[in-house]
Amino acid sequence: MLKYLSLLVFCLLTTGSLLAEDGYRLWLRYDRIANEDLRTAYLDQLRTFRTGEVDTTTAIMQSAMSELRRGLGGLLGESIYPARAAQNSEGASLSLQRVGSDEVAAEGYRIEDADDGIVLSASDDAGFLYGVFHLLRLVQSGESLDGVSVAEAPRKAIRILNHWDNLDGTVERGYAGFSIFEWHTLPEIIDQRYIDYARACASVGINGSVVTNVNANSLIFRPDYQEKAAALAEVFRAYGIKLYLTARFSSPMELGGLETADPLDPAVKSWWTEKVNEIYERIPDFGGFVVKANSEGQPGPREYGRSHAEGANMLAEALEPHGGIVMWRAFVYNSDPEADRAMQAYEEFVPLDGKFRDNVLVQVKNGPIDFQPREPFSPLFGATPETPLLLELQITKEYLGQGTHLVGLAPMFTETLDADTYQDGKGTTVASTVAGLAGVANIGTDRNWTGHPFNQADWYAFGRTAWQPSLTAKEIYEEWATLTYDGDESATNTIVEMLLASREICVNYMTPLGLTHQMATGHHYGPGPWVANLGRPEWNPAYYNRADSMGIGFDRTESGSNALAQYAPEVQAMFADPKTCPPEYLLWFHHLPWDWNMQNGERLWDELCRSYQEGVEGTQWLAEQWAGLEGQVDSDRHREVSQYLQVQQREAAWWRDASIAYFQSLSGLPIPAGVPEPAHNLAYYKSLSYPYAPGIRPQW
Ligand code: GCV
Repeated sequence: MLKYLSLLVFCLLTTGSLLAEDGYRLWLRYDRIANEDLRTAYLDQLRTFRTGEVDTTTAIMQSAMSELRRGLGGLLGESIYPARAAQNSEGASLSLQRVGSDEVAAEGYRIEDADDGIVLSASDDAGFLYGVFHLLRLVQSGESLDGVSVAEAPRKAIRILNHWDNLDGTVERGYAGFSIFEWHTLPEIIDQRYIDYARACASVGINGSVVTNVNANSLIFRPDYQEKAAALAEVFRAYGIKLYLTARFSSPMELGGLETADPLDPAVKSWWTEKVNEIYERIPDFGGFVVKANSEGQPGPREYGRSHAEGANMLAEALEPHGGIVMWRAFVYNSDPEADRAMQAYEEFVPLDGKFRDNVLVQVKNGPIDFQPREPFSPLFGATPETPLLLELQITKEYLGQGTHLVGLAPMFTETLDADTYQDGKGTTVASTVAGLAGVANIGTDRNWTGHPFNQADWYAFGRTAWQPSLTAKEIYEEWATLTYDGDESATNTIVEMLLASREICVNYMTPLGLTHQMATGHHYGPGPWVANLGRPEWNPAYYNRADSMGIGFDRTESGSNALAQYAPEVQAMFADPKTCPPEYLLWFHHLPWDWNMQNGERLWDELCRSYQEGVEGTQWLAEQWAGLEGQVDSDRHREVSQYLQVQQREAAWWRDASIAYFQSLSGLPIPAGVPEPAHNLAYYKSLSYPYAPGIRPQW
């Protein structure tokens, strides 16, 4: 008997610890509320549930009802079943109310503590779904519902994830395993992950998903793949999410056997029209295409002497009768050694303003180069009044420590969104100039979806920011940390502080004072500021740092490339003078002598070295903060994050030492007090390789 009892105890313990916290549930953890008073208070308010006249049989409403049952059932520890009229209509209850779109905008909702209980109102199904997630968020965070009065509507209509997932299951710049979209088992097998993915996206307001890589494969348009995509679209539809695909511009040739992909060729046009019609037969609410054209080897209209507008319009015309859109990426640059890469997207797209069809949006990365730890906002924002733009943000972490470094991206998102372009006078923030946000997803088959447990915060932050760009990074992280960890207020604050500080820490140990693109070749992991031998000039870190024995930095003022002239005069005034340029953008806009006197009185060289050191010390601070949370957050995730923080500390020191060793070989100046000498010589750092990054074939 004793033997069986101990076996039972063992099983319970091990099952308990296995299920303890593997991160799969993300922030949607609906554990029973531990505080009994609070739980009882919620129960009193939510015990009965009236759907009233609202039709709950539609796919989205079914999702909303099932989330409500799951969420409240878990949090309150009692099953709550919606009924048209509550069993006991006496007393307080939760009820649904459909209102007109003049009262609550599309996808929006209201949650109010009314006379007869908590009322959730919306004018469409998506609004109810989002409202349910908001209500659950309140209960999960322990917020009182007494007197609650919430009125929400998304500020941006397009809130979309871009997956760089390949049809072979790999993910470009993905650091959390393989693609969650299993093309070999679709359409028959509907993995629970698809549903949980859609739940998570909907919970933060994401309403679109591009399931294929922008480095596109035309096979996705073959009927068998379309069937598979249609199965995904059906799952997504029930969560208010539209499916989109990437369109390889040369598909009419590769798949259709045509001799050209010229967008003005009638045969090409009709191939796309038929293809689009075929897609809509299978996916009636198909969202449209994302296109990377004439960029990094991808085919495009320029091969036929046609403009990006002519290319985009041809696809847009085919999509227009069905309500589909084209998101045409502005991420283009050529390999002219004389050109400044930072200027090229603007040069290419501003002259096309007004030439795009109404259902085309131009998708612009946050900065003019490519998802660096810090870049100024792209000058395209606000510069195309006739052309709606989408802001493309990176959620995955190419150039940012990939899967291993703790770097919270919300401060970067908000830094871009809040930046004032002055294009239409003061207050023309980037946020105000864009029609929507696209985020390059960081999701994969890892059990916890994102690899590093803290990377979940970036997925969360993207959705919340896209819904409401005026949310601060602090507000978003407070929500996330409260929902994702069970710590008390001080533990939550520590997690929030870590996330808020981490991006600047990373900037300091990788690319301080406005340096950019200093990462090693190809995989972009680890430092390579000396690299100058790549086929294309603008792929070389040395092209960006322009360091020599005299100084460092990229002159983008009048005396250099004059990229600064692409910004509004007020922005130019902010950056033009190195004496007043904010230090975080100094070497982005200026080439300066090593002994340049910084605004704080420090010599540039010394400040550079100290910034690297500050970054390294920052990673030590992160590790100390986290160590202090032992016992306050679950042991599984505590251990995992601790391991990652060790890697980050080691690699931050690698970044500092390699960068200082290289720049010192040019400046010839001594390393200032407080900054250690590099642990090895420059030759050592140059000899290091990093053959482990996902997507990189290991070499002997
Ligand atoms: C999908 C960078 C990345 C590429 C990526 C490209 C893009 O250059 O290194 O992997 O390709 O951006 O955004 O298209």
